[in-house]
Amino acid sequence: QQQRSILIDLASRFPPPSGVQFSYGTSGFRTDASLLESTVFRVGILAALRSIQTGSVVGLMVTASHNVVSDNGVKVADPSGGMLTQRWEPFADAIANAPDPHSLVQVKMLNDCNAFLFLDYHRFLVAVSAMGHPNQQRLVFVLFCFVSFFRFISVSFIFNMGKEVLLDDFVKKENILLDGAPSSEVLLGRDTRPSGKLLVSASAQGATSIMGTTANDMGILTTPQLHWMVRSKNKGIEATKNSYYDQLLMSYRLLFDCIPPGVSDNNMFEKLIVDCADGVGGEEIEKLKARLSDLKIEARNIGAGVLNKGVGADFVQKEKIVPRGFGPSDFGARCASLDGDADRLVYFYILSDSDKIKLVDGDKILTLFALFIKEQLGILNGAENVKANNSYQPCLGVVQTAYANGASTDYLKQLGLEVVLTPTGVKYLHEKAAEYDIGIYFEANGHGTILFSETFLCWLDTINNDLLSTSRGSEQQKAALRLLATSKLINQAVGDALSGMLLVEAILLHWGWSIFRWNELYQDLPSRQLKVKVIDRAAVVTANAETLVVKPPGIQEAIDVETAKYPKGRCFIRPSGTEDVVRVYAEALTQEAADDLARSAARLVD
Ligand code: 16G
Ligand code: ZN
Repeated sequence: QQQRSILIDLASRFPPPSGVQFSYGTSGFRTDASLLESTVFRVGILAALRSIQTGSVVGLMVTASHNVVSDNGVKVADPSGGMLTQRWEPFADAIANAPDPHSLVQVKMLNDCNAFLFLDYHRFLVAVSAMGHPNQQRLVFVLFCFVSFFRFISVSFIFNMGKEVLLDDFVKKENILLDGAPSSEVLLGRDTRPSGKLLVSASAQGATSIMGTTANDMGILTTPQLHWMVRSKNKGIEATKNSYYDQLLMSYRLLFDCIPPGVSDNNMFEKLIVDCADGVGGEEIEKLKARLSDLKIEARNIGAGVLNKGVGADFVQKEKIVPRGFGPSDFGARCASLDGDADRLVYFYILSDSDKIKLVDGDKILTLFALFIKEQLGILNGAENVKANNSYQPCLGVVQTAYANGASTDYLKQLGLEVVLTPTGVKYLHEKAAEYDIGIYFEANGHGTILFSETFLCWLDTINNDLLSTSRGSEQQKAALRLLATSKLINQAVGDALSGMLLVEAILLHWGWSIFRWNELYQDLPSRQLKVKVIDRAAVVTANAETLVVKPPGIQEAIDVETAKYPKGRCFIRPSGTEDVVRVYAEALTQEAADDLARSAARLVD
């Protein structure tokens, strides 16, 4: 009861905006910041319940990533450091959309029931006063009693049906033990948006409204840092920014020390220029730089300009033009772009005398990582110790979405790698990649990472120890060390622009490659993305990792007819998970053909 009244009291301080329907999409809840206070409060409650259920620390991040600065959003990091379990998403929707505090925890029907009776009484008085004869008055009175009785019975029935209110119901269904629950903890973080502070405070109140829960505000940080902290804390590892940087820098140093002799080090002296999207990455990269002696970084757009406006990974990847703060004088330089919360990374270089860039996207980063890992596994396989213990063959898998450029998928397959497609959204890619001993996933937009299974890491540890005693310093032992260092450098909770960037840099140094050499691995097929505003994006239903339209009927056939007109044509449409639009993707042999194909597919949706 005490818990109930605390919840009602606090929830009534955060009334939901009227007429807004929230949906926990691929990146949590996201909308204009002014509409989000009640939602973040309620997500705070959800995070606390998840923490109680799992007996572990859970994370809550307030960010709207690459969206405009006036937007904000909130998402939950599960104890593994990954996305909130999909099983809880319907609950997230229900809790965010509950119309008032009472419907969260208490039966609202009681008030409705009283209102009904009051209405009847009022009607009764009106009817009685209109009648002159006592018999008529008696009749009306009896009728009133009858009607009221049946109303009461039916409303009470509904009342009892409705007694299982949202939170009670969910807590029971999910077997969450609120009484005597061990202490629970929610780590809170936010990006640099001005609305973030208030929203974090609302989410902290939501989390602590569940008795026994502590909300630990980690301040301004990158989304991947928060995910990393959740994962680390649950593994008993110190979860601070300092320990995050210690781990990144130590593993980068290890990779640096394992660079094969004789490798050209031209790159080493070329600085990397990073566009930080005027977001949280700016401050963080400055911290990283201060502790990084082997890599020269120049950080731009570190926070003075408007967040994500004409800058950042999303802008660069979609528009393929020079971001703000960059110009012809940067011609030839190796450049990278982070998004507003630094979980996406793309590289680019500037083509002379124009605002056009050559984009080196998530697919190319994935390819670079895959080549490097494959090379190290190949070297290891040549080692006697490994041959003697060949009962275990680590399985390397690559996960992409339909947005991956066809040329990248062909290239990866030619390398003999297993490539699978999943629907868009990190939760799908991550889940699939976790099925492999080493699973590499990337979206073309630059969100991705490498996952190493515990079995593989144990095996690798044993091999490394064996090699240390038999052939310390050999190429095989270095390969084992490189893989171990990679598993520490790359954020295994979620895609992380900072850790991804250090791994790219280490691999380029390892091979002595320039960004041009890297980009030449394969030539992207020209592609075009369009979006079509629709009233109901849910009317479009897809299958086969979003490559086939199932509904409305007939569209897929029409897309097939259009696609067949273009050599190497490929085209799909899908409902966006973050906007009220249907997205169109097309690729073909020429840019003109890709544009035409995209336009004709868009017309089919309109
Ligand atoms: C979100 C997803 C991103 C996906 C994008 C697609 C996460 C953390 N982020 O930003 O992976 O590429 O949505 O947006 O899952 P769309 O559905 O609007 O095309
Ligand atoms: Zn982001």
